[in-house]
Amino acid sequence: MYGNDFGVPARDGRDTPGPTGGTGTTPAPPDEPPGFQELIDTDARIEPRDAMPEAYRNTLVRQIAQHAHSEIIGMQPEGNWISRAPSLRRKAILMAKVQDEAGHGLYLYAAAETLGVDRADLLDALHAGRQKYSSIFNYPTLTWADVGAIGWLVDGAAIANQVPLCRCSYGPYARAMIRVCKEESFHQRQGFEALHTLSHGTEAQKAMAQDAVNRWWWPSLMMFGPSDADSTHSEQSMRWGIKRFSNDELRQRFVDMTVPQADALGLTLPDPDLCWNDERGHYDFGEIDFAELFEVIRGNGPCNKQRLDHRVRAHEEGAWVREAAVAYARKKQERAGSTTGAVA
Ligand code: FAQ
Repeated sequence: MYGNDFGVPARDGRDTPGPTGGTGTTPAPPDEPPGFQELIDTDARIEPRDAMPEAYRNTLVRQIAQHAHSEIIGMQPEGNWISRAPSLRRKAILMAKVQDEAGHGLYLYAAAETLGVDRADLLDALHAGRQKYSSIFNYPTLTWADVGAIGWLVDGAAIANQVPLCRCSYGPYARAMIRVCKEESFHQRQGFEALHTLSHGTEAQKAMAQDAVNRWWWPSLMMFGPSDADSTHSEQSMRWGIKRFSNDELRQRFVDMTVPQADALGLTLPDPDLCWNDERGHYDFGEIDFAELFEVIRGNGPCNKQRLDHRVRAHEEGAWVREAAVAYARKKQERAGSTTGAVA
């Protein structure tokens, strides 16, 4: 029985079955339980206790783990500026934001664990380079304005990508994303506000804001992944309702949302081809250097080594905290056990 406890819905003719019984052209895996695709097609949620094809489980583990790793590695570029924030107010806001990212990582590791994997193994896979994290966090934060640009552009791109994930077919991931998106939305606005202050400040402050936007714009567009033609997982992930829109659709949505915001900031986006296309009802934009994206994904971005080395060092140095937490939990459990025993 599926997690929503509905029976398998009858086909209502809305979806045209593909050659394998599901919609689209991707063949259904041989271990797909009967009724599984139909549930997804009617927007029902799959829950941890439900039968699911191994490939569906593996796709979710890959994506959720990569997402969780991105949240915790993503603490580093901005964390770099906590000690140098220009005021107490900015410092307090930045500390809260970076802590939120750690929290997002925790929700996501917890969601991944509902699929039968262990958080410690996922971290080992990250540290050994067997699992990825988002390309965006391999760029350096050179000035204070980078903190504003990350909030505005990186969190803005994350929201465009993640709001549809609130409707992901896998219940625990979808539910985690609802809270994550609320917090990302606040992050995006604080980044916009920080940049607005700079872009309406002195000439030097405005130039610093413009420089940060010049450096973060193209990597932010790359966050959405390769173009649809080169995306290996999109078709299957969309068929399974894990992804609701393609990489290019979400990238376009982000561009359309961001161009008017750049105008409001009084900053220019570094793309001479950016212009409104009346016919398409969208902004046209220039070619993305996907060769750069693939190089960064392969581990050759400006900060890949630094980010991973720092992460491994923090993990090793924090081993005593994890051991102490486990010992404390065990002690508490034993004490609770002996108290219950005494009462009984
Ligand atoms: N970076 O077939 P597709 C945040 C890989 S959180 C690295 O299109 P898919 C919050 C992909 O894994 C940001 N690798 O893949 C924050 C696959 O490799 P594989 C993270 C990438 O999964 C803000 C291959 O390329 N967000 O920002 C990237 O269908 C500020 C082929 O690609 C999420 O993870 C990339 N950019 O679509 C935190 C959202 N793009 O496994 C701190 C959830 C692609 O075959 C501060 N994830 N690859 O070897 C997703 O929506 C999807 O996984 C995509 C990729 C859209 C990222």
